[in-house]
Amino acid sequence: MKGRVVKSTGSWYTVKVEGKLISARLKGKFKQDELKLTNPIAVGDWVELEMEPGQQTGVIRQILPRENYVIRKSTRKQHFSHIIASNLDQAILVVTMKNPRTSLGFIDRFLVSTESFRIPALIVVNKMDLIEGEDASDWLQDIHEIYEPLGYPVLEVSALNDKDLRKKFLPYIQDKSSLISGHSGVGKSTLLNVLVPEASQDTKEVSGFSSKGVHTTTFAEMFFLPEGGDLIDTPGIKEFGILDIEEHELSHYFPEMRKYLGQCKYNNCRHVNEPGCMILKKLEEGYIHPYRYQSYLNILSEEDSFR
Ligand SMILES: Nc1nc2c(ncn2[C@@H]2O[C@H](COP(=O)(O)OP(=O)(O)OP(=O)(O)O)[C@@H](O)[C@H]2O)c(=O)[nH]1
Ligand SMILES: [Mg+2]
Ligand SMILES: [Zn+2]
Repeated sequence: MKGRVVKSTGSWYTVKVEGKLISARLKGKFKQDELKLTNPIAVGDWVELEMEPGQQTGVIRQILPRENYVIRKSTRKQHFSHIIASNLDQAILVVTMKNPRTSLGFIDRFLVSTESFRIPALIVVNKMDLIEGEDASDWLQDIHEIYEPLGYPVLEVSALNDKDLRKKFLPYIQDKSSLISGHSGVGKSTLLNVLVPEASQDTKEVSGFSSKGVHTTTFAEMFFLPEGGDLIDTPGIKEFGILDIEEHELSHYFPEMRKYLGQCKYNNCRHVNEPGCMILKKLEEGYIHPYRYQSYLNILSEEDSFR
């Protein structure tokens, strides 16, 4: 039988097979990619499984090839990565201006990652109720001005307004497999609970806990939209590790730079201070946003990002 992994709790996996949920274990050896992984199977994986004789539980025999995946550096094991989810149509980054505030630098790091994984991204600004009535904020204006022209849609929602949320959000997620990501406390689980009434994910007030690194959601899990499609709720992230990107590749993951690549005087140009650099020229001419270029430099200078 073929099924899709919807949840992983230690050595047991929940697999959806033809609409039914089956608990399954892993048996036998698995051939992994060259990746060094802390988890052999991730939410979103398609697997081949069979029932254990005379039992209600299954055995996973094989992982089918992944179309794509999102990985993060392991926090526990050096040089290892953790697969967050696989076989995605898109990644949704939930951001908030207040409680907590998401920085543009964080958004850029996230987008570099999704570009490198070749997964389309969408930005959802949640908790709009907290800033409505305030003067048009620079933060919100920047988000629209910077990201929409690059092809990343920006939606403004409030999880407190169910009807509006469904109306705006559903057209983007229906019949798709979407990862939901973002800082702890931005309302990922709250949004999910509105969209998938049977989900009942725990949610918690932001006051203080997030600064201590405590997350309400602690592992990835897939939920099914009544309208079709699925959403994968994930624990809040502080940082989205940028993996397997060589220094000279970084500009490939900035869509506004990508189109000028190959036009610099030197073919190993880092676009920092080299003469005849087309990126610096386009920055000066206003075709590249200064904030985005600053993020480029910041990521470039964090040598940790590059092996
Ligand atoms: N005012 C307001 N509060 C919201 C909104 N959405 C979520 N919240 C509140 O924000 C807090 C955090 O929400 P969660 O859904 O637990 O956040 P999360 O992103 O899932 O957090 P982690 O699971 O830790 O990553 C809760 O108290 C929610 O009630 C919103 O649109 N407006
Ligand atoms: Mg949560
Ligand atoms: Zn250059």
